[in-house]
Amino acid sequence: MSNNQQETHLNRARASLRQTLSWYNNLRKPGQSSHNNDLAGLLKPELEMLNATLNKLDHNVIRIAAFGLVSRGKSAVLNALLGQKILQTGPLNGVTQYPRSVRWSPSDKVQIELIDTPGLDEIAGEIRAQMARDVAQQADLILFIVSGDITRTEYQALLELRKSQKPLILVFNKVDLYPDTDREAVYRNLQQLGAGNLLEKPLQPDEIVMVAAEPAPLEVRVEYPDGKVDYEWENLPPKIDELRQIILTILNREGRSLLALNALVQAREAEEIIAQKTIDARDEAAEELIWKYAKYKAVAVGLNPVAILDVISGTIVDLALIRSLSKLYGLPMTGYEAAKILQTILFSSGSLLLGELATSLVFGLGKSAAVVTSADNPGNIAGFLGSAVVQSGIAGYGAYTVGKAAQVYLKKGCTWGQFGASTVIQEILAQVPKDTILFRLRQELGNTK
Ligand SMILES: Nc1nc2c(ncn2[C@@H]2O[C@H](COP(=O)(O)OP(=O)(O)O)[C@@H](O)[C@H]2O)c(=O)[nH]1
Ligand SMILES: [Mg+2]
Repeated sequence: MSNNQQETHLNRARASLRQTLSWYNNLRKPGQSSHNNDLAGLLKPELEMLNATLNKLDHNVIRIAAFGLVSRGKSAVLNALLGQKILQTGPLNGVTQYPRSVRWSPSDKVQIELIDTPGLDEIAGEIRAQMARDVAQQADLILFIVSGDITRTEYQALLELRKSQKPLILVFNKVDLYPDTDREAVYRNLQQLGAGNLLEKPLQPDEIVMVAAEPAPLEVRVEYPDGKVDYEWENLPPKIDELRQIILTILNREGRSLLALNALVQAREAEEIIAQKTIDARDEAAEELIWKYAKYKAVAVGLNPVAILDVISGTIVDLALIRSLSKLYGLPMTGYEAAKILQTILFSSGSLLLGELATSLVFGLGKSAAVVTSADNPGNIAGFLGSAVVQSGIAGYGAYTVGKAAQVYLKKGCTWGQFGASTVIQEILAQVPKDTILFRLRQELGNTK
């Protein structure tokens, strides 16, 4: 991907986040109605998170997190990348207690933050899972460190991390402990992991790398001139160049686009949570609103004597209901989107609303006929009223269904505006070239609706 393209992706992501933030920050503006104050408080964590994400975009820092079971050499691999022993390593469990991060500047083009984590088997159950999710969510690239054939726990953790939809490199560490033939066999096994549950195809060469981050010292025999023989331990340099090269290649090729996409995926999640919280907080008011419109619609449709006009006025009421709901929730929504939502709802709740439409026409025609003939025959007024009552009941129920469905679609739809996170994600994914990690992730990332 060209530099230009990557910059464009970053800019699109920034614009999207800024728009979202300015929209929701309006909730707190003094001029706004006071009933929004409670919402502003409720949405604070998500807004802070959106701010932090935007900040990260502005500083162009790419985060790489190391995951793995205890003592696989997570800290050692990060040290080897850094070329310095900054993170503590050791044979005992629990050397790394909390996620820690270190700056790595391998070139002046990219800023990288390396995140070291405790072993996935070191801390208990739910806390561990939460920690892993939090760190994985923030990371732009994941290094999963193993040191040989993988265990069931490792496989489970790997599957779990894949769900975070981030590029992942499987790092086979401690290869110095394996004779060449064994090492190749393990490598092939690891490669085939991809052929099972994980992905459809074997892992690609840039998705799995052999390293020796802190090779075991070698015992060397030293013969002194006087004939004395001694044994000494000699430290070997780490074997890490290939991993470093792969990381740098990925980051140069698509680092900024990865950053943009991750920010957008986080924004999309935050926006969905915001929408859900808003809908929950406005539950009672919404219920009232929906009933009010159901009554309007019943009256408008029931009393309208012209068959086609009542269908139209029914639709107008439905649209007004959708717009009032979006206003109540303070969710981004234009007239065009309201019409699209209504269309989607009409399709998805098909049979009921088709029923409404059909009965509208039948009873509407009945009503019209009754009106036309009632001049001669006053008895037809009863016919008109009979049709009107049935029809308005159905219409009211239809409005109720539309209102309920609109809540669901408002929640999903708030990220689909012109600069909405989902829209920009689709745009970026539509442009990624074939030889990128992003292209491989496209299926998962784009799968949003
Ligand atoms: N033989 C060998 N030992 C290693 C290698 N990398 C790390 N170790 C050792 O494995 C142990 C655990 O390393 P550490 O980085 O603390 O693992 P972590 O718990 O995953 O962070 C330490 O004693 C390291 O010296 C390697 O490439 N080869
Ligand atoms: Mg460690």
